[in-house]
Amino acid sequence: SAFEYAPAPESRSVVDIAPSYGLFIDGEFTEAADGKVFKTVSPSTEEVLSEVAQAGQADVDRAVKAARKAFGKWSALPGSERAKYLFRIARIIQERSRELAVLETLDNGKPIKETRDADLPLVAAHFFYYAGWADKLDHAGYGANPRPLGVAGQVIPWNFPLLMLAWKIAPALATGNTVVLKPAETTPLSALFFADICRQAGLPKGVVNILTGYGDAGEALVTHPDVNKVAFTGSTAVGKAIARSVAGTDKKVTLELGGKGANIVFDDAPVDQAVEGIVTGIFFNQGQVCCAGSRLLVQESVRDEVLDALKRRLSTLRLGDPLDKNTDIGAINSAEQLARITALAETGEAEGAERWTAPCELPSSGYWFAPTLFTNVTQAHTVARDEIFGPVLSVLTFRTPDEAVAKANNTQYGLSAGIWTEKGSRILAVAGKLRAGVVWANTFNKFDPTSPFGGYKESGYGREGGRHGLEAYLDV
Ligand code: TXE
Repeated sequence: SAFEYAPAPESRSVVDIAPSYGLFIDGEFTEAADGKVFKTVSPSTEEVLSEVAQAGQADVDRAVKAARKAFGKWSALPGSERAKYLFRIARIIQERSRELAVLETLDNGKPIKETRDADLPLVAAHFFYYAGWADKLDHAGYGANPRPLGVAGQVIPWNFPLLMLAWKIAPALATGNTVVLKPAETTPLSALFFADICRQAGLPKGVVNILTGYGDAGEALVTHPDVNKVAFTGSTAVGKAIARSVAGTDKKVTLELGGKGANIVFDDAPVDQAVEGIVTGIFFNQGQVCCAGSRLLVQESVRDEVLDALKRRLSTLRLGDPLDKNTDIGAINSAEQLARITALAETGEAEGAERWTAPCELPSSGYWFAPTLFTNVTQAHTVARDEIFGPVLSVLTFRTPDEAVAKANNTQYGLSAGIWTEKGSRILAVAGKLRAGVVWANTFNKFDPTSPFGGYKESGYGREGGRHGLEAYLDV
């Protein structure tokens, strides 16, 4: 009734999705050379959103050629001129942020609350931040004339489509490189809208090229002989394959791969605050986050108190329509990812861990997985070792800080960790011993363009963000 207050879901009418899209090469949208296309669906409804061109080897050749041609002029521009384009792009992203947030939520399945309040502001922030560097490179301590590498071949995943694009493209352009980027096959749309933004900003043709397609196009791109720099974010298996395939060439490579982050809760931590951090750590973006806090290490003396509070909190999370502003847990990005999560969770049960599922109803269509906890987990369990990349938290306990550090570091990965304690001295002591690229204290999943981000061990190498992020795109 007209008197009932119902918060309006973000209307999808703010975004106009065309029935089909081409590849973006040399400033134009164009069909794939062999005419191939694929469909992208909304993971929350399984409805087809659009049909996009599927790049093959000939398209990779074309795009790299366009990027090479554009490189001469682009790299010769004064930094202050490149900055103008980047600032313009950042401002257009802000102006179109509502449209892009709805688009990203439709194509990825993540809650609008997250795309609106996290993804899009961070995307704009990255472009602003690197725009600010473009005219300062000569004075940044790299010597008189730091040089761009050339053509960057960039391959990104589906969990933060537009944000991963920003992490890759903003520093590359600021430093004078040109780009060919391949978004993930399940989330091609926001990269194509970004191509439109490049045109709107008047970016010279060929400086940014977007190739939608599958892993074969990614492979053709990173192995292309005229690509000078490879930047990849995705699975550890593909990252290793890329490292092998470019071994012995002069390509520079940065890899940002999987993780199995430990969120360490000491007995002096304020429980309610820690619980919020645990929830953010593993249920943000349905746990499809490389730096997720997917292992909870809780001090034995407060285990029951923390778990009780956590279960109470998880019982209040709202799962459902990602376009609804009140939704906390959206859809899993694809049927394949849902199958992977489901299989790993079954392994947890089969190996004897205890499973608890948050009480919630799953919609009848789309790809959904309820927030899940595993207790009675040992370090040998698969759910304590493998990246699940879903809303699944494995709970382990410890008695002493040394034991917490040993368990946190007992992983092939080294991307992230969190510490919850009232003691500042303990934060410093523990953080210094954790083998993780980022350690958060009394917070989790906080991102900032000024901070370098990247992994130790099999989480990859190289840093993105901050001043370190520039170095990956420069010959110094
Ligand atoms: O990753 P892929 P998938 C992890 C996570 C997830 C698992 C599988 O554990 O469950 O990986 O996800 C392109 N050469 N992460 O299969 O295949 C591909 O088209 C070049 C963690 O989606 O690595 C896409 O654009 N490129 C991660 C991108 O690589 C290739 C984020 C990532 O896909 C390629 C995603 C090849 N041979 C998954 N094969 C993180 N670190 O955040 C595929 N691609």
